[in-house]
Amino acid sequence: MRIAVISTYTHPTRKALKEPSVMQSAVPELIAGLCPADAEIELYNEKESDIPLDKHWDLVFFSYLHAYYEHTKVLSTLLRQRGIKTIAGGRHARFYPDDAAQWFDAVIIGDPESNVPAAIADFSKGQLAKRYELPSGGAADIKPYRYDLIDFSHNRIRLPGIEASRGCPFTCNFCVLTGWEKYAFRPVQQVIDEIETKMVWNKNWFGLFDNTFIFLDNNLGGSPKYLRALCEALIPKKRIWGCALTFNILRDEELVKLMAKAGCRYIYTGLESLNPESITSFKKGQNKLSEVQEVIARAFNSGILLSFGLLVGSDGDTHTYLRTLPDVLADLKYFSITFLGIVSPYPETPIYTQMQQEGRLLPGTISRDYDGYTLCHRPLQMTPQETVEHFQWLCKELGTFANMARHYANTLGSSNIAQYKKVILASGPEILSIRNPISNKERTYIAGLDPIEAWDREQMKRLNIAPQMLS
Ligand code: B12
Ligand code: SF4
Repeated sequence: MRIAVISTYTHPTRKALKEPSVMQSAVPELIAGLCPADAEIELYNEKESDIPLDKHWDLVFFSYLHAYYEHTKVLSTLLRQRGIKTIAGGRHARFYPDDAAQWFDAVIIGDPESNVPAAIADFSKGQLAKRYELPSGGAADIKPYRYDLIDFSHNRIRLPGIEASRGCPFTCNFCVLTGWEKYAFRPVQQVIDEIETKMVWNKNWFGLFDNTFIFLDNNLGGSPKYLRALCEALIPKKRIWGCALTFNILRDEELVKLMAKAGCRYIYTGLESLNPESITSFKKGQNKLSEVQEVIARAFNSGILLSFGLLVGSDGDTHTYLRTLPDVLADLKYFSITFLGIVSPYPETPIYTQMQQEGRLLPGTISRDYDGYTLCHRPLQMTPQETVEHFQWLCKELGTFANMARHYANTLGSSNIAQYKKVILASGPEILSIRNPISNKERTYIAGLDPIEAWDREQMKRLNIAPQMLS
């Protein structure tokens, strides 16, 4: 049986661009790990390379985020015209199974661990069902990924990733996990065994990164007790790793130091805003703005690069806040913002329901607009145009060589722990990358106003595929 697993991608500029980066979707190697041992499996990640649509497979699994849905419908339709069976899964498919059923032979709604083997078994008997919804055994059911199938030549900077947990105990109102994914973690020993015996390292950099991986968890710090046990087990392994977590951990001096000792050199935290009203409107009370200064110092002094993500477009945002944000960051001597986006009211989130009830979703919004860089709703205190102008100005103002130099100057000397300086030096280009999504001058970045990619537009017209309207 020839199986392809495809993680699709469309660039936020809506140009036909690739953007290889350190973090990639792990779904292809996850699903490959659930396929029969004798299957011929190929993994594709469209963020790194194009999909060879003329190849023949018997079965194709698709993974996509909301913004890639239109494009994935096109790919699936083209393959189905050649007799190839396609299966959709992931958060968008889970929320819109009936819509997806029009474009794929089968839709998986539950976790892959129980449903992928069931779908493959049915397919081999010629009895693929339309829908798979078997219950999941939880995070402990996660099987080792097929790291051996990752092709690091397509993306020289990619790092292997692993999940230690799924879900998150917090309930931020804009997050796709809220109300959907129960927080649960894997036994520590299972995680350690997978890292030590299955993980395949990126050998592109003459040994520089062949000890380095990332935790893909939405929040590795959901349980401080679990994180502590994981760190204790990692210390003797002498690996270098990064993760995402939030203030409940960052405020704990002893735990941050333990993480550093266990090899953590990078933490991503969705700070989201430095404006208290915006934090309140996001229901992200775990981020205490009064602690930001000490949290930054604690991480860097412990030898960990702390990267904050910020969002524009919340109800708390004002002209003054957005205009003075670069000065506030400069006062904090903090320059390593590596993610700057526009808050996206994903349809399964509480914020979407609120926007819908208040009639604030912008007209003509389609799933393509839900890319995290396009305004899909009307903020309370600004017009859509003003919001986007602020966002674009901030991308240009913060993603500069000067900020990269300030970041190096302020953080390189903070710690002498092994590998810290290497990680700081490698992080500089990420600061510049926050300009990438806005580099199309022809886009308004307002939902309902910008045409989708030329190739997808042509194919959708030819194949009679309508976009999914979300407002
Ligand atoms: C790597 C990553 C990326 C990569 C790759 C994206 C991708 N295709 O996943 C890149 C850099 C492109 C990216 C970009 C963005 N991302 Co991102 N990203 C992640 C991250 C850190 C890891 C994804 C991953 O590989 N996880 C491990 C795999 C195994 O799990 P998974 O992808 O969650 O899939 C699970 C299920 O959905 C399901 N599943 C998924 N696909 C399929 C397919 C089949 C057939 C089946 C059976 C099951 C299945 O199985 C998995 C296990 O349960 C997640 C956080 C996270 N932990 O998931 C965020 C996450 C996916 N990103 C998110 C966001 C908001 C963004 C951005 C807007 C900006 C940002 N904040 O980073 C942009 C733009 C996205 C867009 N255009 O819509 C959100 C959700 C977005 C969404 N549309 O649902 C997440 C969940 C983080 C969060 N909590 O906010 N991201
Ligand atoms: S802390 Fe992060 S992962 Fe958890 S609910 Fe909030 S945004 Fe989602």
